Amino acid sequence: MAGRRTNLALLVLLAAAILTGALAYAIGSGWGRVAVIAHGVVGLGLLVLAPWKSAIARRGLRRRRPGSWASVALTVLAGLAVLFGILHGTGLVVDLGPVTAMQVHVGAALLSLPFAVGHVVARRVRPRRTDLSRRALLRAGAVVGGAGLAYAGVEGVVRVTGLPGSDRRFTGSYERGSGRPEEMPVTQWLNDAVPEVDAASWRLEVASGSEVVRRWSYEELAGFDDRVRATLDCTGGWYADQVWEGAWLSRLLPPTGQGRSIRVVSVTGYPRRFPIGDASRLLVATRVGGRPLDAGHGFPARVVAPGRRGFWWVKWIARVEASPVPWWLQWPFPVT
Ligand code: HEM
Ligand code: HEM
Ligand SMILES: Nc1nc2c(c(=O)[nH]1)N[C@H]1C(S)=C(S)[C@@H](COP(=O)(O)O)O[C@H]1N2
Ligand SMILES: [Mo]
Repeated sequence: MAGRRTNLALLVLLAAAILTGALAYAIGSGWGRVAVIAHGVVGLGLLVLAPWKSAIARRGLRRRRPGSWASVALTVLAGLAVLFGILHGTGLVVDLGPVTAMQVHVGAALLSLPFAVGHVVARRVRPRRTDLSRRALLRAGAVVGGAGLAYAGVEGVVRVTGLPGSDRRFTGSYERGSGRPEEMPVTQWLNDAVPEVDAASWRLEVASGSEVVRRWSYEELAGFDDRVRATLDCTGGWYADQVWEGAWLSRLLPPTGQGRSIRVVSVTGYPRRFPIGDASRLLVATRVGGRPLDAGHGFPARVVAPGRRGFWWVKWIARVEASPVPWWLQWPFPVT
């Protein structure tokens, strides 16, 4: 395959890997499976192109241009992303002490991005009309086919050998502590820390815009016994199925519910904004597995958002606010 087309194919695959990876993280329902499988195929597609790219890279490195260190950094980071993606997907390595293979995977992928952009900008490859010729499209099809075979091969080996990867959820996550909340990991997004909250003085503020319309005490909330079985699925690559108890959020809001979204904020300032229509499906939980939440899992109260990934499940909630702002006017993923 011509070097130029190999590079173009790499560009398309890289963009597709970021896009499908982000979708795999954003979708918590069964549809996420499509994104997760597409992501695996695209990610392994980079490996399929590796033999062709290594010829290009060797030629390029011989030219000793300034900035080739950045290309080496890109190679290392993209290589780590692929390696840790496979380690996670097969289950060969899932937990690495303080971090998970999944976190290393996404970290390496995101770090590789600025290098990839710099790489491409410095070596502009212009598409040509013949890139859409019958022959070129057949070759592109062969790359996708090869990637699909690679994916099927990896999945096949995982299933046949019974590697841990054969037990992962459709999001790619591994079961940790279902039905045993005390064994469930305590996870924060990037940099939040578990606070000590005094239940006696704590109140859950319910606001309509900036006006506080109600303050619920812990005693009052603990009196509700709405219940839901739901799966907490962390983007760090694990999930747990638990029975959560508390009050449906719609029961805590004023009946004249107005606005387009509900903004939930924790004692520590961690925010998430939900569509207003979700209020009857979001649980403000005070208990899990029949016992009060512990500090790590959100005491005094947390959000349980069935069908949404873990970063929506705000712990240590302090305030819920009906607001005129649409729910999608926020970062798709928390920023801190
Ligand atoms: C994961 C993706 C990629 C990796 C790991 C990678 C790695 C490398 C390396 C190590 C070199 C040789 C050193 C250098 O010339 O700086 C190189 C050269 C090059 N790369 Fe990439 N690259 C990737 C993607 C791309 C993409 C997406 C494009 C363009 C759209 C591209 C275009 C080129 C070009 C034009 C050269 C110069 C070849 C020469 O001078 O003969 N690369 N790449
Ligand atoms: C340079 C960019 C990326 C590359 C090359 C890449 C590549 C891969 C590969 C090769 C796998 C293993 C597939 C398998 O064996 O089943 C994988 C898995 C995964 N990646 Fe990525 N990835 C990238 C970026 C991302 C990003 C940005 C995210 C999330 C925001 C992400 C999320 C995932 C998830 C959730 C899995 C697990 C899928 C499963 O278990 O089947 N990836 N990735
Ligand atoms: N206040 C707050 N709530 C939070 C987070 C956080 O960083 N701060 N992390 C979220 C993420 S990413 C996950 S996966 C779950 C983890 O819940 P657990 O620690 O009870 O397992 O909490 C969510 N709620
Ligand atoms: Mo998470």
